[in-house]
Amino acid sequence: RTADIGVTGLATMGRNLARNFARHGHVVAVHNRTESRTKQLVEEHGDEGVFIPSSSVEEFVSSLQRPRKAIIMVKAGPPTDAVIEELAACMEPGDMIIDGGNAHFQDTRRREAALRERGLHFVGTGISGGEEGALNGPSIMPGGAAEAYETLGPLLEDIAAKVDGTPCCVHVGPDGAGHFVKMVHNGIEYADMQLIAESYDLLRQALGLSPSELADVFREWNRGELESYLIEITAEVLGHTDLATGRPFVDVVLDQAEQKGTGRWTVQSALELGVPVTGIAEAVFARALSGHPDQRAAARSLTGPNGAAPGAELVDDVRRALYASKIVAYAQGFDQITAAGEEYGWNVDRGAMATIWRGGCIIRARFLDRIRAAYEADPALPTLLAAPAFTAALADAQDSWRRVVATAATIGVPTPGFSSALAYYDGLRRDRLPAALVQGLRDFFGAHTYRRVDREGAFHTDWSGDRRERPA
Ligand code: NBP
Repeated sequence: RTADIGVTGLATMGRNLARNFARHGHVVAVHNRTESRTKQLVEEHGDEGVFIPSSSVEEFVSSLQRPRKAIIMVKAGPPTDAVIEELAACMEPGDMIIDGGNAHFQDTRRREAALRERGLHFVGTGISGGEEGALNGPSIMPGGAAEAYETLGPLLEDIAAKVDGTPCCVHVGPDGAGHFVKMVHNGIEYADMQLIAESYDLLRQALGLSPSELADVFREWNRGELESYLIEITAEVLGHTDLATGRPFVDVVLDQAEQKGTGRWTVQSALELGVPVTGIAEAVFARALSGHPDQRAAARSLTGPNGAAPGAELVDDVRRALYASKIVAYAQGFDQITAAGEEYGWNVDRGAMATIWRGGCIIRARFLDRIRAAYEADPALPTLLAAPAFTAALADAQDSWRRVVATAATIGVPTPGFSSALAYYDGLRRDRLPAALVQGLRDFFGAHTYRRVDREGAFHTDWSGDRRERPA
């Protein structure tokens, strides 16, 4: 008997993914560099379906039905390259290597091109949802050739999360498109978490609400337009009491946020593409700021404000500011996908991305249905903010949003997410921007030229001479 699909790399993710395939009735070949993991999987979960264990890569590849489909779930970076090479050496034209790890999309582009030369398909696939998702249904973002998706897609769709019967898996686009979209998904997750953290902090500092009272606030919010996995677990974490001390759990956790790097990757890519993903960038920087205890200790002597604390109406204001800022953060992330699609020739269906993020992944939320609907109504939408439903929501929220940012500044609570989102909103909707002055300054000191509102072409003013304008 040959396997429908194979998984090599049986740590947390690979093992759960293999079990997910087996539970769906697919015969799964399994392999791991250290064989004990393979044995353990079959011993502990062999009764969940049909596994074909292998102790060598050659054996693993030869146990796969053609065209062979082997998923790699090993540590991203050099280990992934090593495993690709081992697999490719035993494969034949038309076979597929699927990388389900968190690879950088540029690595995926490089690997795809190299394997294509050898007649093999390389499908860089973003898989979101962590350990639990891998087992019970992740959100899956496969890139690579459309031809590979024809045979691979049905298998992936089978094990993906389902929302209203629709699988959270779709072919994203060629080469690195899948890993790119997964990266932006993670970036958006950073922004979303930062906004939630700011909401918590501001309400706690301004109103003196306890973590358990705040858990109730988030639980309430989860019944409205903010309904999402992240808001739900925020209520869980805030409501949790540390078993050792009896104190609120959030108060015993060291306040230095860590990161594995996908947020940073998103911002680096956005800088290269020239897309202002301020929400994601502020989230990455806020984590970085939290991680500098020496500077934070030295800065305790800096003077704070004497602003008056606001009243309980702040709770509703923060809810609206959170929703508005979230719309901005998602709009920016989708802009980055648009820009990358143009740069790398991917043509990503943005509505389909919103659709597959509705389940299985960390940012799953009711909200994504609204994004899907917005792109369905207008696939060429230049910014999500211009979708009628979001324009209206932002108009509704904006008074609250401005009060929140003003209040935070007045009482000295940092809200970089809320503030930068509002600045973005105000920047984007402006008729004239001070970019005109920036252009004037650039022309003055560097003869960088400028364009005019009333005539085509580039111009330079002779600032140090007669101050006459000449075409550049
Ligand atoms: P890890 O990222 O911890 O990697 C461990 C696996 O890599 C083991 O199977 C290990 O084999 C194998 N491996 C290494 Br390390 N170097 C190898 C090499 N040179 N040759 C062959 N195998 C090698 O596993 P994970 O946490 O299950 O994650 C797998 C991938 O999925 C990663 O890329 C991760 O970023 C991504 N991901 C993880 C999550 C999550 O929530 N954990 C979510 C989404 C995506 P060994 O047993 O012989 O040491």
